[in-house]
Amino acid sequence: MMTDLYPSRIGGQATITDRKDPVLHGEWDKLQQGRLTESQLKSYQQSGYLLLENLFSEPEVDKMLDELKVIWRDRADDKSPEVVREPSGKVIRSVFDIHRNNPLFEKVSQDPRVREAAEQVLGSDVYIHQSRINFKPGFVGKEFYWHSDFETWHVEDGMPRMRAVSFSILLDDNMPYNGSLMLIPGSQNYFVSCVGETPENHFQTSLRKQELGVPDNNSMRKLVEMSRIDMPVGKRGSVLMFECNTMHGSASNISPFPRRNVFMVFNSINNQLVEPFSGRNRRPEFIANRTPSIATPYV
Ligand code: 6CS
Ligand code: FE
Repeated sequence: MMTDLYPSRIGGQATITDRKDPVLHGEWDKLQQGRLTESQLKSYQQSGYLLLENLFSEPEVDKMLDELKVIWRDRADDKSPEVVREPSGKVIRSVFDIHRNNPLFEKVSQDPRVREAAEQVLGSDVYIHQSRINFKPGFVGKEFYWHSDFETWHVEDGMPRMRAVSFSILLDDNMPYNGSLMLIPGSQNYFVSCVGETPENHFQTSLRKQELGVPDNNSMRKLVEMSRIDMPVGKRGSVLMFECNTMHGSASNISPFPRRNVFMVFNSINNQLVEPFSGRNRRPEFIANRTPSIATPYV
């Protein structure tokens, strides 16, 4: 078993330790050759996220939204595990694995505007670790409590190092009132270990409402006191890129306006999943890709 550099959920005591991986991977002269500018790279390194405004055009967003409406309609009563419903049980919360089961989103996952930015900050070839749509419908879209994606991907999927990045493609205007993502800038530099023990098949509850593998109140308070809470609102077509360990969450959407975002998560080809550090069974492939290819073929 590989050495666990980021132990979590193994004892009663929460701890905050320093990150052991760079945020930007690779030498500075190589990093500067990519599509993100030097100031964008510096901002990402500093804050652990970067808002790329108007990356996708209105017609491109319209096409993705049309696809979302078909998925929403066709999967209304779908019992497949990749269709995750809100805690109430009815409303669709997320649909996973869209880069593999949908030709349009397979193309989006190969789009150089996101893939090349991922290669640049991860300093290597990349593959899709996870893709999903979070629908967060008006009035009934529930919160995603504070968490570090990496803490979950390390403990439950066996992701060895902090060398992954998420791109949230905004298909609706993300505003203060419809459950936009909140992040703690600088939190990517600290690993917050969580208390409690991972239950078997945790994903069957955590994807609906995450209560384990989340930071304790004291750790959250410390992170916010060291920094602040940002809410990078943006127009549809913008893309929020955030580092795998940046602490983030979003509130319930009690507005009439949906907050539909498509997430593409890229992992470095040099950071492929090993056995979960929790010692539990692997999570299913629709959540954590274990068959990486540089270009995941649409099947
Ligand atoms: O467990 C996961 O992989 C998912 N959970 C959250 C709250 N964010 C990342 C990912 O979608
Ligand atoms: Fe997350």
